Amino acid sequence: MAHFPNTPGQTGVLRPLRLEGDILDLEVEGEIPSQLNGTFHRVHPDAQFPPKFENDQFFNGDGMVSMFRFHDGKVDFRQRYAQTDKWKVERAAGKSLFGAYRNPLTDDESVQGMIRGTANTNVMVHAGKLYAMKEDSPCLIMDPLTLETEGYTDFGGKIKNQTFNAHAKIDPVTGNMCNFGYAATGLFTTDCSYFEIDPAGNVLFETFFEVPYYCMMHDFGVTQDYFVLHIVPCTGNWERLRAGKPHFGFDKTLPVWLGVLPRGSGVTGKDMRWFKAPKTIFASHVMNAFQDGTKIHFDVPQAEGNSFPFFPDIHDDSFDPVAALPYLHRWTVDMGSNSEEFSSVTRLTTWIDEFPRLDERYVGQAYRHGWGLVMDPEMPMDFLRGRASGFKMNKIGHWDHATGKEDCWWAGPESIVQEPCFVPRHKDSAEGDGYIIALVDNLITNYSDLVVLDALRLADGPIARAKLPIRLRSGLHGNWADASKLPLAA
Ligand code: V55
Ligand code: FE
Repeated sequence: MAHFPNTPGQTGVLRPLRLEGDILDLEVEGEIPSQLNGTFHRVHPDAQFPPKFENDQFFNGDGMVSMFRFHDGKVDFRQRYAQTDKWKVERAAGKSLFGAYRNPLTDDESVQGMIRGTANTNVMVHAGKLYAMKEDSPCLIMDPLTLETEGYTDFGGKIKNQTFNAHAKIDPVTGNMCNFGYAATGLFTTDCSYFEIDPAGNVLFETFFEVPYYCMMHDFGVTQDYFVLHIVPCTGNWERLRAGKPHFGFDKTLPVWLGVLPRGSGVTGKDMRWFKAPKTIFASHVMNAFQDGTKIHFDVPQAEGNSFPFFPDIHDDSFDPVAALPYLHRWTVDMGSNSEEFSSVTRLTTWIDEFPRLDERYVGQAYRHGWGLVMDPEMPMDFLRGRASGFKMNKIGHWDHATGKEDCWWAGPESIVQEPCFVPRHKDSAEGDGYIIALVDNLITNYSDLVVLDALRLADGPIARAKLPIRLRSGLHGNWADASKLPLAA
């Protein structure tokens, strides 16, 4: 008998789902554009068995992968667990064997030394496979259509790094997957590497480098010529684990850095250049980065203080929910100057926002359009009856960086929204010409809809809703793959 803890993190809207299944031809309201031919994969944390610890972190749940297959104006749904090594041994044991979030000291004797990953953060199609990713472990390979798990890979020994970041990006110019990993040589090490994987799945190079201190390096940027990495003091160490504290804690006495490393083979860690931010802030996800002459722009939602109450201040300062609110900013550094400081930091919005996205055909390039989730505290939030915790993202926002204009769609008083994803109308359509798809979770009726909006006319509301007969758990990240990238029978 599974008994999940009677805690806010495991009950109400955060009750585990644990459901695998298939629904052919979802009920649709409105019209799914018939040229949409491909898949939207996304993932949420969803513990297979009750956690060993009552106060388990949301980020510690096993990866549950959902696929929405769009074709001929229809949408088919499939959902399967990412069968990590952890998932398999726990399945066989019928209970949790791994302990607290990124704390191997709390694991069962029998699983010592095993890969602890949950593959719960992002899923992306590359080289005909679905890569299921978690920043503390290698890449898990799944079939993009059946969602069967093949297992972890080190790409034929070509990636020495023990970890594979969840925010891998495809460079639209080369088609290479650009990614890095931290804690490359073991837990809490400051070793990292940057690598690229070509469209056929071959690793082209791996460049090792060191960071100023160990921290959560959750996302990064790439430009045409550089890998760009922000260092924000959500830090950790073995002492914390021995004391049973959360893996990460915020240390606002440490500086924030932006590292810039040339992309390519023949580069070494010595080629990394570090720029220091004007003050210590919190930032996690990256909308995009690009070069402008010798300047590099790096667009990130930035908060004045720690945004993660579950990774508390290491000096025991109380959590400040106002300082925790992120707003999109542009960081600029100049490779042409001798300065070790940022050139500028500019706020780009008045909206509380996170989960930034772009038209991914412009990754690393000068770009105009960005989208993301917005929390508008002015709108009625009937969904709070469902006890949503954390941020209450109730709108999808669009930022036009060329005009400064903002546009948004409100999901209504009963619903919160999961990370949006841009889909081009056609392969060659102009930047931003296409659709935004996102899961909308009604916390009152307990159903999730996958909504489709015109990306440049969000305020018009959904063109279509593919309706699930269940509500999915809050997810992290997901991506669109055009049918041409899928291993479909000819
Ligand atoms: C994040 C999510 C994670 C994690 C570390 O911001 C950082 C997100 C879903 O897991 O392990
Ligand atoms: Fe993320």
